[in-house]
Amino acid sequence: MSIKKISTRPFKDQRPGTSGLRKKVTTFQQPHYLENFIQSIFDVVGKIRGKTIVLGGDGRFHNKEALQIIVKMAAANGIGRIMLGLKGILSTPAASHIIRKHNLLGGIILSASHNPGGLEGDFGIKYNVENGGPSPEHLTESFYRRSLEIDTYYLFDAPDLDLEQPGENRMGDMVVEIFDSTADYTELMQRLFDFDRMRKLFGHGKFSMVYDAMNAVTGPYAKAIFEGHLGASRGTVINGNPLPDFDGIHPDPNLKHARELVEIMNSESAPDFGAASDGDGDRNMILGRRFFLTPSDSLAVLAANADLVPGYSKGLSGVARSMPTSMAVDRVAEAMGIQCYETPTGWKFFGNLLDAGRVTLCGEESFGTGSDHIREKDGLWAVLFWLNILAAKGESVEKIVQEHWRKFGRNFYSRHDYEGLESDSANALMGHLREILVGLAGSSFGHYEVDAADDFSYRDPVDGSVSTGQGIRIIFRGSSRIVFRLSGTGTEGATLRVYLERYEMDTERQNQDTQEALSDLIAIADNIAQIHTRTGRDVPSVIT
Ligand code: VG1
Ligand code: CO
Repeated sequence: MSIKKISTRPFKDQRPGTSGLRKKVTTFQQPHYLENFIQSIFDVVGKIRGKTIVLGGDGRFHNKEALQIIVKMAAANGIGRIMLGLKGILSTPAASHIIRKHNLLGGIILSASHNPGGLEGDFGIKYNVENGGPSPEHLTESFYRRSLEIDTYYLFDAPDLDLEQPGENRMGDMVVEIFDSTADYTELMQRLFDFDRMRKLFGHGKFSMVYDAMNAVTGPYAKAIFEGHLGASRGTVINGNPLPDFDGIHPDPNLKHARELVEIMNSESAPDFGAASDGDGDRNMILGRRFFLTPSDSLAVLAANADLVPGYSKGLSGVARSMPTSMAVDRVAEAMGIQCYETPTGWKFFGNLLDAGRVTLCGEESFGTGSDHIREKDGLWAVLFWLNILAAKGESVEKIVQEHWRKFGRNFYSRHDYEGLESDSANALMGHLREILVGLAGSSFGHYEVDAADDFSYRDPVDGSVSTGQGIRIIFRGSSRIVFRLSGTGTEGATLRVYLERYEMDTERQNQDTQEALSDLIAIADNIAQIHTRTGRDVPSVIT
């Protein structure tokens, strides 16, 4: 058996976005496409000889084929050892944990996360670094630059591995350890949460829950934890088998795509608690009985109740949220006397704050919540955090959230996505916003007066790196905001995201319908950005 040296030519479109390189499956199926990007990663990371990495994916279409290629490339490039998820399955949070637990060089996660799967769907690659988190921007830019000049990659000439059997395999000098990560992950969760208390909650027979794994990566982890360790009844986990096409489900846990769960939670016989995760297991949606909770509120409630959870009862060092995430958690931080950081969209920006011990909890409006236990957002962790709070308080999700609003005020919040726009008109819309930005402060739209408007840029307080052009924010007096940005994870045309937020401290008015409460701001957003005129769209594709 030997190492094959293969000539190749660069592809021009391998620039990673918000979370790795994400493209259509058919793009990745082109000869040399995957190989070029993987070799670019190995070349840029350097000093990989003899090192150990973790490898796995969310089980989507093309996962297994891609894994076989990556293993052979790793062997040819001198990697010493690969820890490979059994059957190719590894959730993003589990990968982050494994890197940290075993002090690995890093990890390669094959996932397009919340994007649709199947042959017609999307595929993706992320490289995580030694702290367990996503590659920082300077690294992803280096991968891209390398991909523009690559002319050779290396492949070990060997038969495919059997991914179905746990145990050690050899490929040349490299060892491939196929392992089941659910035990490691469960053990981490047991260290953070009060499993005894949660077991009692399920044990008295009055509490019920449904967890929708959306036929994606979290099924095996969720069954082991909820139905195994916590004693929830069988059937608590629905859509619990990872399938290459997710059985047609779009694994994005929101009110539109987690349809089965939403129906169950809105029915007369709804259970007490509902939750769902995305393709690679780093997102979470939390539902009460006939009650939807925004991810921004969820972060605020977790922060406010962290003292009830063993892993966090010593207090929070600080919190962080992505810029478009609502400012609900800011109020909690203020009341607690801790710092609240505002970062650009994407988990990679939390890494330095977490490593430096400046923050304990962080979150994004896009159904992402996490803490310093790993360096990725973590869907099941958030569900367990909620379960732990529910077990400790003995109250419903709705009651806990209502009380939170009474105490801190309510940040009405919604995101309107316009998907599949022509890139040119989406870029022109953003260009127009940048042009009018300077003149906006001081102008009025109905009852709303613009306090400040800018294109968000962030200076990392730990390493001083600066990221510009991270989204247009229009901030009104009284803590209302509109934010505009283009998605960095889509694979077709452009997606415009409009984030709307209004603060309401009057308890009498905290129970309005969200879209009604935001209707003035929705109209102002259209007026300022000329959404309808420039995109031809009357309504958003998805409202969350
Ligand atoms: C989206 C979300 C962002 C999240 C990213 C990755 O990015 O808005 O908050 O970090 O997805 O999540 P964008 O650029 O499309 O808005 V995941 O679960 O897809 O890795
Ligand atoms: Co994800």
